[in-house]
Amino acid sequence: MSEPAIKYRLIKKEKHTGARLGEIITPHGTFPTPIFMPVGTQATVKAMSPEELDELGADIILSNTYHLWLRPGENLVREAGGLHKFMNWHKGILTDSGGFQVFSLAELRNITEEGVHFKNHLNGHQMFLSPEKAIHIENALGADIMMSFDECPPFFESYDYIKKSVERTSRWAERGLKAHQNPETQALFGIVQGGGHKDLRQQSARDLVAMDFPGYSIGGLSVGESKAEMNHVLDFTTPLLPENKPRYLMGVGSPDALIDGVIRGVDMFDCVLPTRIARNGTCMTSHGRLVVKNAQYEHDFSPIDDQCDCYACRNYTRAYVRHLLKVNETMGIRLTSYHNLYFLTHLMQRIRQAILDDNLLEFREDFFDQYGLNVQ
Ligand code: PRF
Ligand code: ZN
Repeated sequence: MSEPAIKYRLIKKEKHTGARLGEIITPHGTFPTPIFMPVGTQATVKAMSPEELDELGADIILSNTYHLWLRPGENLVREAGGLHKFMNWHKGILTDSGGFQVFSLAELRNITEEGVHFKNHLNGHQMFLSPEKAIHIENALGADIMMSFDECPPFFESYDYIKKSVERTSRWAERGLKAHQNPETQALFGIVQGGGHKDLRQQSARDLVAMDFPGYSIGGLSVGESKAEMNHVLDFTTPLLPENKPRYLMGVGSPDALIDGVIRGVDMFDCVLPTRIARNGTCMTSHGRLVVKNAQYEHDFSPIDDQCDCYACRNYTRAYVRHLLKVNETMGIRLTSYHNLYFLTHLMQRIRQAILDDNLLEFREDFFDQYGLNVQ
């Protein structure tokens, strides 16, 4: 047996919740978990340079197979020497498989056992993505962690549909595992699906755990269900996964969901939320969301967040950032993006410290209180 591409080390479990402090050793460095991964869909985290990402504390970013396959094409990235070299980011990279993007972006898709036929969202050309094709592209991109090709059905699809879908996702995971060319340099994760159904999540986890992936993702959540529903599914899903492998909750990145996910045993998260809302002038602050673009901040010469010591908050005022956003200067979204990513990266640092100190529930209560969320 060859050495796997990544190693997970469980360092400590929080006394009252079982939340996990750990680390993941990858070919591009070691990072602590729980961790938040900024999203760089098109081989760039929008408006951020790799140097800025490094400075604000990011250790691993996510990129998308679907987008890079369409443009510039996986062969160009391979020719560049892989995604790390192509974009000059030499820490961790994880690629999503394209399954989810095909379902959320493409039109007129037709799912068969073989794969998914769809019209691409750029020029409407008919295209086809299969487990083998997705893995082939991910191998060319060369990320440290890759995702299996899965189907993410709507949360409220029928039980019968989700059951068939879970079974197909297991067969696709097996096919992807067989097609994977670089298990010693790229770790392939299986993705647990099953909507809101405990027995289907069990079936999915059982199938995938039997295939012995080096890590497991939890998919099919944060797709329109309530926070309570998501937490309920996590309550019965994370215990189905091996203790000695990382768990990644896909597409989750609101501060409350990060804290509640960690409490339920999740190690990794990603989301476009911080960078997306930054581009429409919204900041995450210790007192909740702040729409810095609003008129009320025209004369406000305080920082975005008085408790933040990021580059944006140390050097610029709400009034200035608001001005930049109003006149469509690029610097405006650079500052809000930097701040929001720093905010989440540092939230994860505080969560890790709270696990060490065995006071994660108190941390949650204080954070929710200040952020203006219902503690429950
Ligand atoms: N599957 C994949 N990518 C994803 C998801 C999924 O279920 C989600 C669900 N929130 C986000 N990204 N492959
Ligand atoms: Zn800041």
